[in-house]
Amino acid sequence: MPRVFLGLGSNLGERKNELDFAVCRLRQHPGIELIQVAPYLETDPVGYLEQGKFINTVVEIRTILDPYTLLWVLQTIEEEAGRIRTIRWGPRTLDIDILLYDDWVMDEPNLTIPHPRMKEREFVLLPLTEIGPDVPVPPDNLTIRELLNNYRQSR
Ligand code: A4P
Ligand code: MG
Repeated sequence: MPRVFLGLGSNLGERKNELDFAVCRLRQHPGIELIQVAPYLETDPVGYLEQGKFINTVVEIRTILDPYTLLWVLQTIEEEAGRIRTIRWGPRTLDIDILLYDDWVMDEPNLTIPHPRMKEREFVLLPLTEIGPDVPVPPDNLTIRELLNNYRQSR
């Protein structure tokens, strides 16, 4: 089964509960096997700065769902958590992104894999380093650890 990593974030409401809810829903889904959950991390907002701090984590799953079906399942979980889409990169009760889907590379209008901004985001790379430091990120297949080092050197 494909090995998939998801990025979870919340900066509205009971942030930790929102992430707990998402993890619980993923665990319950018949097409998803939950493998690992990284420690939760409080992070400063990136992109749109006039918003509260986030709690972020990353989870590893195995799934029989194809990427589009998985995206639909994740958006359903976001909606259950009461997410209302307002401004892009703005505050949200729950955001779930597909970071990696095995070694797949795809660039479609509504689905880009690997997630296009994951290499520049400490709030993704740090939790990923906890649960998958040696996972290669296509297309150039640098590992998560290497990407985090590159990110730190670029700052
Ligand atoms: N989409 C395309 N590729 C993907 C993918 N790999 N995974 C499309 C999930 N969705 C993907 O997403 C907009 C559209 O992206 C979806 O309809 C889907 O078809 P959205 O969740 O509605 O909107 P968004 O999250 O505001 O946009 P986006 O582009 O996902 O934002 P980012 O880049 O995820 O940034 N700061 C901290 N500290 N922590 C955070 O978690 N998150 C963001 C959101 C900004 N700043 C943050 C954090
Ligand atoms: Mg998103």
